[in-house]
Amino acid sequence: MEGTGQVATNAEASLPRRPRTLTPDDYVTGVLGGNSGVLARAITLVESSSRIHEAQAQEVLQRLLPHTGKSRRIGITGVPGVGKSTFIEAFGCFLVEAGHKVAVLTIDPSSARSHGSILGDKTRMERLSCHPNAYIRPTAAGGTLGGVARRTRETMLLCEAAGYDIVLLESVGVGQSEIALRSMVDFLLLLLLPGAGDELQGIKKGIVEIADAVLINKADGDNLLKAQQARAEQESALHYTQPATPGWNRTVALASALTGEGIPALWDAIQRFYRELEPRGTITRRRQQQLLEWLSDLVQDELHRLFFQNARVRAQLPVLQEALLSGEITAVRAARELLALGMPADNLTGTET
Ligand SMILES: Nc1nc2c(ncn2[C@@H]2O[C@H](COP(=O)(O)OP(=O)(O)OP(=O)(O)O)[C@@H](O)[C@H]2O)c(=O)[nH]1
Ligand SMILES: [Mg+2]
Repeated sequence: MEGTGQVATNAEASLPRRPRTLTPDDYVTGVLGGNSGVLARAITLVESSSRIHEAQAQEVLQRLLPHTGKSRRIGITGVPGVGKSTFIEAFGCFLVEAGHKVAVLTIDPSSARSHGSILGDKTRMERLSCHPNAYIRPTAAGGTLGGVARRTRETMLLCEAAGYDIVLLESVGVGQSEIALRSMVDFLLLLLLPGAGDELQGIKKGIVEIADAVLINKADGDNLLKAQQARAEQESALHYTQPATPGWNRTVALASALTGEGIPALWDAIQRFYRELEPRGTITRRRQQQLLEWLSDLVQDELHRLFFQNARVRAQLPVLQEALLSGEITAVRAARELLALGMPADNLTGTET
């Protein structure tokens, strides 16, 4: 350091140029200290499919667990093009300006969404992505919905431990990923387009029923009248369905992600949701239910994986499939034979329920 005019502290001098391997202690301290570089590396760790990384990630998560659960977990969904990214930019900026720390995560199991879209998001979330109190992390590409959902849940826990008090979870498209999204958020917001057909927007698939609020986006310019009509239609349609959250009267509102209009009113509604339902224990119960479902899903996924990895099952599966298709065996008998091959006999008792 001589002659450079800088005196390195002991800590600095010990830091190598390349990012060194972090220990679980480093991860825990860095995440709790709100260090976004360490947070990003902790997320990469939980995303890894290596067994060694999994053990490390679980140690880190276990130690961070007491510092999790304190955020507002808000899901956002709607068909491609409805304006989710534009909305998250506007809503996220509104929240950070009000003093919140906001993490934005996505659940996106489709490999179809390439870097192009994520780059598009970077330009659509330009202001938010530069804000020191915002953290935006797209889903790591690939994998099954179960795998993606698990990584998103764990990423959410890391963000909570890092002090983000609002987590915005976006799911792309309309379908199975909405169900996964519902299973990890407190409040689910559905964005709709004014004047687009119901079919197109997943309304027939029951997505409206699982939402806590419907926001007709792009209620600006020439669209305003159509948006008001859409709101009236949605309001009357909601009368015929059960609320997604017991005790909560769903709201249908108008917004323009482009101008920011309608966003403060939406935030008021979300705050009212927590104010009314938290004291009744509704949010806690929902989260407990979600944890139990998650446990059950993890066990099922792993059993499924182990079962079909079994050499005897793999050898016999095509034989039994052929016998089934040629009418030589019933489906139930074929299943019983496979299960007998894939599990120790003791485990099969008790399946006769
Ligand atoms: N007029 C108007 N246009 C909007 C509004 N919100 C979004 N848009 C436009 O709609 C288009 C799609 O917006 P995005 O935010 O990319 O939509 P998205 O839902 O994220 O789309 P995907 O990422 O493909 O799922 C963009 O051209 C936006 O500028 C709005 O409130 N009003
Ligand atoms: Mg988008």
